[in-house]
Order: sequence, then C-alpha cells, then structure tokens
Amino acid sequence: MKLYTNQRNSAGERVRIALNLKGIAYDYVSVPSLAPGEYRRINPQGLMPALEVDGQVIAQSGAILAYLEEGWPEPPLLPADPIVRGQARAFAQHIAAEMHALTVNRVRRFLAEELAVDEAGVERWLRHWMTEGFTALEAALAQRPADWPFCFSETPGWADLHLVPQLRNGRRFGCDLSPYPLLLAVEARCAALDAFIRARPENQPDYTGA
Ligand SMILES: N[C@@H](CCC(=O)N[C@@H](CS)C(=O)NCC(=O)O)C(=O)O
Repeated sequence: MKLYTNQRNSAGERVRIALNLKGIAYDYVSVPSLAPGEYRRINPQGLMPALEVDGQVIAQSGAILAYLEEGWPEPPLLPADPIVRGQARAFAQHIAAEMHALTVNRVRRFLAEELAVDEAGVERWLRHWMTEGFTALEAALAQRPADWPFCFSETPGWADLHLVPQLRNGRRFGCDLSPYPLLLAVEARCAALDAFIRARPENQPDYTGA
C-alpha cells in the first residue's frame, strides 16, 4: 500500500492517523508538487492524498477512510450506534466540505491571483469560514448525549482524525481557538496518542522545518 501525501497535507494526515490507529503498514510517497504532470497520471484529481493498492488508486481522503474501515474493521473508526455514527460522519463532513474545501491552497490562490483579492481579504475569507466551522463543531460536541473523552466515543476515531489536522490549519491561519474548549480538550487527548503523534507533519520523512 502506498500513500501519496506530503508533510503539509492535512487531508493526508487524516489518512495517516487512520492507518496508524488500525496498525496498517504503508509506504509514504512524498508528492513534491501538484503541477500537472507525473502525479496527475497517478491521481487525475491532482489532489493529495491518494492511496495505491495493488496498482489501483483511490483518491479523496473520505473514500480512502471508508475503504480502510471496510477492509480493516478493527479497531472501528466509527461508533457502533447508528445515530452517533451519523453524527460522527456529519462532524467530519463539516470539516472536509464546509471548512477545508473552502480554505485550501487552490482556493486561496484563485482569490488572490484570479479575483485580485488582497492579502487582508484572503485572510478575512479564511478566518470567516474557519470561525463558522469551529463554532458549529463546538456546538455539536456540546450537544452530545454523553461526555466522551473523544468526539463521539471512548476511543479516537473518524471525527477526531478530521479535527486534529483542522485545528492545526486554524492555528496556521491565525484563528483564535480559545472559544472552543471542547474541541481543544479532544485535541489534547489525541496529542498524547502514538497514532496521532506519528502522523504529525514534523514526523514525516519530507518535513523540512517549514
Ligand atoms: N477533498 C479532498 C481534499 C484534498 C485536498 O484539497 N488536498 C490538499 C492538501 S490538504 C491539496 O491537494 N491541495 C492542493 C491545492 O489546493 O492546490 C480530500 O479529502 O482528499
């Protein structure tokens, strides 16, 4: 199994955490550039991460996570209760679709280069979508039927592995995270776990200190 990613790739970090939690060995293939070329021949979507299994490629972190969960059910990443499972998926989807997708590099570049939005405007865009998102996620945890140590269970899983890289993105973009104590408490518990530590940018082979 080969994971195409790089150290800064936060959608890839979700998959790295999942692989670590499930104890699945994989080869880390660093993608240095997303310019059209070799990588697009591997993943026509041109985004990271992508997982190669037996010469076949799966794109999109959500699809990769589903593949891992179906193929390696233990330990489960999703809660057993169908309603809580739905809530965990909704939490993760909010991060992937309503926060990350609006703030990725290609969107920032389009705003700046194609629409001539200045630096302050791009920062405002980023903080707006991040703040809306984190506020909704904090409220989702406040409404949980039980006060679990992780987002939706006693053990870390689907929602947590989306949350941790997104909080790092929030810090990188200068968001004030102090209004989100429930999110930060989950993050602190995850930060002590080997599966999350090994997935961090600074622990990847292509980390350059940047
Ligand atoms: N929905 C995709 C998002 C993938 C994605 O946007 N990855 C980012 C890195 S975290 C990327 O490839 N960015 C390139 C760019 O925005 O130009 C997934 O979950 O895999």
